[in-house]
Amino acid sequence: MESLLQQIGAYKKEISSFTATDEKQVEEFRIKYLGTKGLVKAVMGEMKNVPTDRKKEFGQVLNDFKVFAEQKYEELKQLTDNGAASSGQQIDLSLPGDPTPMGSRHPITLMKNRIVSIFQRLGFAEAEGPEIEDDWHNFGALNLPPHHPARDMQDTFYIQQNPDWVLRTHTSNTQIREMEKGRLPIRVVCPGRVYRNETVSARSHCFFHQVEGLYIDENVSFADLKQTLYFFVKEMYGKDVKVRFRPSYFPFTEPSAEMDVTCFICGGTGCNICKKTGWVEILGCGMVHPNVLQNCHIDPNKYTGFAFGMGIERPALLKYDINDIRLFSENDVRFLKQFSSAI
Ligand code: 2NL
Repeated sequence: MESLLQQIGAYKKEISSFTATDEKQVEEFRIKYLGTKGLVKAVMGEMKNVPTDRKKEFGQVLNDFKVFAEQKYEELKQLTDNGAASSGQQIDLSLPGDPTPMGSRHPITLMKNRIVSIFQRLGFAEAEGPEIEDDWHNFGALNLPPHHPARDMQDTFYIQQNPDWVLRTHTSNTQIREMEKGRLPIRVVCPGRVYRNETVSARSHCFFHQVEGLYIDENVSFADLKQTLYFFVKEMYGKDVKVRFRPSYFPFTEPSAEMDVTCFICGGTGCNICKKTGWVEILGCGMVHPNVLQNCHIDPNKYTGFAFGMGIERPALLKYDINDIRLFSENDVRFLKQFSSAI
């Protein structure tokens, strides 16, 4: 009986030092120790030769030995199992990983970048400002008198906790802040999101995007305004488009104008986009009102300037042939992934 105990001790040592580097060796271990003709079974078979008074003692020893071998087997399996080994499947570590899907730029961003980069080539810098703005920077400084219809509670989102704050209704607040800095001359384009209290539909939304521009220096004239915007239009819509200015009115510019281009959909022959007129309005502009300069501590006798503003949604709708403005803010990936991320 003592020799059996010795034998078990020797097997345990053997098992302890057993190593396996692949599944095949693990299987060899299983067959040698745990298989139907394995050593554990053989040792168990010795039970019948154990005298009755020592059966309890040997039962314990043999069972411990079995558990010991089984535990080692589990350990070996774990070490060589890379997740697929147990299902008999080999993982090819040289395969490339699953690709991470590439995002793409939002169509509004693409259009904004196009517009801004044209003006950057003329020496305009890009500036951004806050979307929550005080009454002065959104209205007062822009020569909008206290009871001007643009200030109407109906059209503007006022902040409940502080009625002096509004969600900006245009990006002019950014230009006002640039002028207040007192560094002249100024050449900036200010893109961003603006808010109007309007019913959301396929054609209008309660928030949308604009690019405004401002140029202030000595001797800036309406001729500079026209040439700057001519350049913009040729770069944006092509060399063949024609341009016309119509007199208009904004409280913050004098004189004011709106600029039309020959319809880039039908080429001027008349379609639904240009309502059969052959022209589409693309922006508003004018010479900065002297009151606005004064409000920003700029001497209107020394400095003059021009400003302009345009929406981004409409040109984006036309360029990408989109028929519902709400698609821009729904973040449906099926919509978003259709746009190239070039710029
Ligand atoms: C439009 C017309 C315009 C401006 C914006 C402006 C800003 C300052 C001073 C003077 Cl700080 N003017 N901005 C001027 C004329 C027109 O926007 O149709 N926007 C979508």
